[in-house]
Amino acid sequence: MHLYIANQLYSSWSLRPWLLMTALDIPFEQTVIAMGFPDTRRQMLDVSPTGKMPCLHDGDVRVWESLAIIDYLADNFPDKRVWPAEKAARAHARAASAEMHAGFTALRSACPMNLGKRFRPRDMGLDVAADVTRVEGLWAEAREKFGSGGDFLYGDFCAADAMYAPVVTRLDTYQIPVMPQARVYMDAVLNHPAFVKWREAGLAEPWTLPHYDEGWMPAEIFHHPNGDA
Ligand SMILES: N[C@@H](CCC(=O)N[C@@H](CS)C(=O)NCC(=O)O)C(=O)O
Repeated sequence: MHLYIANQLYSSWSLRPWLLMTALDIPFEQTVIAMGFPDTRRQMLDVSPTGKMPCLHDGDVRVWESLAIIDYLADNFPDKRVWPAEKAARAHARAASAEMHAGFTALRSACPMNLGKRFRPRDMGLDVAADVTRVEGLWAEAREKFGSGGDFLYGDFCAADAMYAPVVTRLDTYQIPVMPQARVYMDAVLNHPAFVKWREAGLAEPWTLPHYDEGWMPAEIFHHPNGDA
């Protein structure tokens, strides 16, 4: 299988399937197509019908849209526990992941994923606050009902954790205050070896996209997920 992704520093949608495949030891090759160049659109359209990343190629099969890629992996690797094994947990994880794929637009647009910077805290308004409250409630419910077997939303790392990983990074790098139990979960994701690997690759990239630095003054360069800023 070959996974086409955009910049590892910035592409939250690319992070999701990449993180899942890496965390679950699903083998794949990857190509990064950098955003922001004159021929980016053409390069992306060559490999993905939407001209957006990620896109998974498996022989003649092409799967675009991060959530569809995750379901394709679940179909093809039933022993890998892409989704939780237990039916109620699986339904909850799928609903949470669909909610992520379709929603949280205020948080997503106010805080573009940028793994290379930490931003000074600021009031981001009621819509972002409502998204954060919903995320905290959802995570708490998943952890309480289904998460006792491990550090992640449904115990072991699964697709829902991959879907929410870019929310974790946003809450962290934008220094948005969260409840203590949410912070514990965030640290589990930020310290997962697969995420550490992704972030290191992103930090080594030569490309800078000014749009992702916009919003307000970056506080400082990001050195460690748990570092002070
Ligand atoms: N709904 C899509 C979103 C894909 C998407 O918007 N990808 C962005 C990167 S995060 C992209 O490829 N943008 C193209 C560009 O900026 O040139 C998914 O879930 O995969």
